[in-house]
This record gives sequence, C-alpha cells and structure tokens, in this order.
Amino acid sequence: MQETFQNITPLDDFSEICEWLAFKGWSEAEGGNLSLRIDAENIPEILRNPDSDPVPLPLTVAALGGQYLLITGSGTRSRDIALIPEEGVGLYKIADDGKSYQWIIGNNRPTSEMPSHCAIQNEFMLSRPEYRAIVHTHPVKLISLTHIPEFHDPKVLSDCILGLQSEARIQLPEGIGHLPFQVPGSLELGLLSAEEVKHRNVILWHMHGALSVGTSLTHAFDQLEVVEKAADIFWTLKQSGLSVDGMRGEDLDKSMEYFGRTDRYKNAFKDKD
Ligand code: 2HA
Ligand code: ZN
Repeated sequence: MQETFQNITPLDDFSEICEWLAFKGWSEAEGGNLSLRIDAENIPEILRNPDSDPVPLPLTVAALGGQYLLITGSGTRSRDIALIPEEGVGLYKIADDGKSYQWIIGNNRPTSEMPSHCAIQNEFMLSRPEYRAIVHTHPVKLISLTHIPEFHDPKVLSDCILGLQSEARIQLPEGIGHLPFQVPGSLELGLLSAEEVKHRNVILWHMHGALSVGTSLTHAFDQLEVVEKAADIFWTLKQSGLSVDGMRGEDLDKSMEYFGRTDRYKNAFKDKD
C-alpha cells in the first residue's frame, strides 16, 4: 500500500510546490499548508477504503461527503515535504454525511488549518467544482500589506496592488480579498475564507499570510507569485520614495476589454456593496 501511495502523481505536485514555497522563504519553519481534492477514479483501488476510526470535523461539509483529499500534516515543513512527500502529506476520505473524516495513508495528523481546507473544499463542490487546490503560505510582502489600514478594504487593496503591473489584474480580475484577524486554525477563519473564495482566488489573512485557490496546486501557486510580484513593486516604490500611482484607468479598462475580463473586473466587489 505504501509503495502504491508513494507513486501517485499528485504527490509530485506537492513536492514541487513545497520546494518552491521553501525556496521563496514563504513557508518558514512549519508555516503554510496545502490540500488537493482527488477524484476516486484517480486513486488506486487499494487506497480507496479507509479502515481507521472516523475523526469528527468541527463543521459539517455535506457537499464534500465521500470525497478524497490530500492534505499536508501538522508540524510538517515545506522543505521536508519537497523531499519526502509521502511522509508530510496524508490521504483522507470525508464521510458521506460530511461530519467526519477517515485517514487512509501517509501523514495522519492533518494541518491545524483543516477547518479552512474543509470549508473551502466544500464550497468548491457547491459553486466551483473545477477548483480543487488550496495553498496557504506566509509571504512577507503580502503580510506587510495587511499592516496598512486602507488595505483592509479589499477594493482599495485590489485596485492599488493589481494596478502596479499590467498583467496582474488580467490574472485576477475579481481582485484579492482581506480577512480581519482570526485565530490561526480557527473555525471562524475557515468559514470566512470559504465565503470569500466564492468570489475571489486570493485572500490575505490579516497579519498572518495568504491563501490561494486554483484548479491545480500550480495554478494556486502561480497566482500567489503574481500578487507577491505586484506587492514587491509596491514596497520597492515606497522604499524609493516614489509615488504609487499605478496604471491609468483607461489602460486597465483597455486590457480588461482585450482579454474579455471587463464584466469580472467591473463586478469584482458587487458582493461587498
Ligand atoms: O500550518 O501556517 O496557519 C501552519 C500555519 C497555520
Ligand atoms: Zn499560516
């Protein structure tokens, strides 16, 4: 069984993305966590039926019932997962009623952010089924943005930061979210994050880190790179004493039109109206 698990292809994706998270210095020490939903047909048959005791979840994730998740373990380091993913990542099955999970193989102590991962994965099933990946990490330039009070308004945050590089808003027309402080690993953080990912792919967690969702771990990571690059431009301009004006509105509008993103861009903050 162990050998079968080691050879499942999604573990290579965890290994690659965790290497990058460590390399970028975003996931210091035991910081950060990842999950990926896998369809049953992509799991070898001998790994489909858990026989461990069910562990109750702090929330009910009915839409996620019967689904399989790969999740990084509590206390695991990105730099270690990069090398030995089968030790840092565990395979779990969510119970049909969405009230508990069972461990199958690999790491058997899921991340402290399990409530967020389950709440968000449940939201994917309800509203964005092509989405299946979550990356949470602690990038310095993004966390620093949450120290600026004006950026607690996600529209102000998005319009400023994603207007600093001409492709950023094309990648993220819905902008980026910001959640007020919540205790790390708390159910509140999970529930609020699940609400935000209905509308946006990247959320900043106040003075904590960033969370990105995607159709694959690579997609989620790519978006963090785009936002972190834009934040890097923000801090570079600030440190140089230059003003942070960003793109002209007409240039942004033209780009959105060209790439067919106008509606998504214009309606980005309708949910906050
Ligand atoms: O897994 O980053 O938010 C460690 C964390 C918790
Ligand atoms: Zn964290």
